[in-house]
Amino acid sequence: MADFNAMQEALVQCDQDKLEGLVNGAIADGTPAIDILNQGLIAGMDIVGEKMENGDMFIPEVLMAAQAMGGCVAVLKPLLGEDESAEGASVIIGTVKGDLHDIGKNLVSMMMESAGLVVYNLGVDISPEEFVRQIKEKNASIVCLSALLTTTMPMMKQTVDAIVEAGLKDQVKIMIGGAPVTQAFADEIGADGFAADAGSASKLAKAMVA
Ligand code: B1M
Repeated sequence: MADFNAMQEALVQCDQDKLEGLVNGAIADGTPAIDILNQGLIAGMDIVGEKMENGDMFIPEVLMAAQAMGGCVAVLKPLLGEDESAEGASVIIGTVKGDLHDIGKNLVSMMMESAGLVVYNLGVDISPEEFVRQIKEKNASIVCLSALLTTTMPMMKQTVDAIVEAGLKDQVKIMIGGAPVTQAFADEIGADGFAADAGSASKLAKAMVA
């Protein structure tokens, strides 16, 4: 039986060895990878976020927690399921300019790869001009923008505007996501879709290229 509380605690304590031990133990016990991700790691990261907000955890510790989570996500990656139904279509994904959060965006990238999409993960702090350049270069069918800060959400609008101005709106579907982002915001800025989590992002992308 997986101990999700212990995983959350190890993440909050930034204890990567303990966390990896718990994750590997849960895998060996047959716990589904998606449950480990959602109930152990993402739930633990939510506690880290609360502690960060209350001043009980500081940036260096949050970075260590993020690193510990990243190590475990790599362990879970091959177990999150392969489904090649969307094989071939290409997707550009990146975190918008000014924003350095990448864990959620990397999960979305991973789930889309598992669905058979060809994903170009540009990284973080990506300018509207770079998104436009990459859409042209990779002949992308979908572009995914991630933002975790309310202060960088306007950069999503600037990126959508740059894609429209470059005349690429007919070629590429624009999807957005990240903790503060909503469907209403997607509608407001002219994005084609919003996804609240990595699983629904992958489903929506598959539907868009179907
Ligand atoms: Co930052 N941070 N952070 N942080 N951080 C938040 C976002 C915050 C909510 C914490 C808090 O105060 N409670 C807060 C934002 C408040 C706000 O804007 N209203 C905040 C702040 C304030 C900051 C700084 C400004 C702090 C400072 O310097 N004073 C600073 C900003 C730096 C910058 O970006 N310019 C900062 C820095 C950092 C670290 C670098 C230390 C680190 C990031 C490390 C990294 O990513 N490599 C960090 C972290 C780890 C967090 C929290 C704790 C965790 C984020 C995370 O990884 N969650 C976060 C609090 C929280 O979210 N609870 C917080 C787990 C991840 C799996 O979830 O990213 O939501 P998430 O992704 C989900 C969905 O959102 C969705 O799918 C994912 C998987 O299901 N999704 C998409 C994401 N992108 C998508 C794209 C799509 C579709 C779905 O495209 C279609």
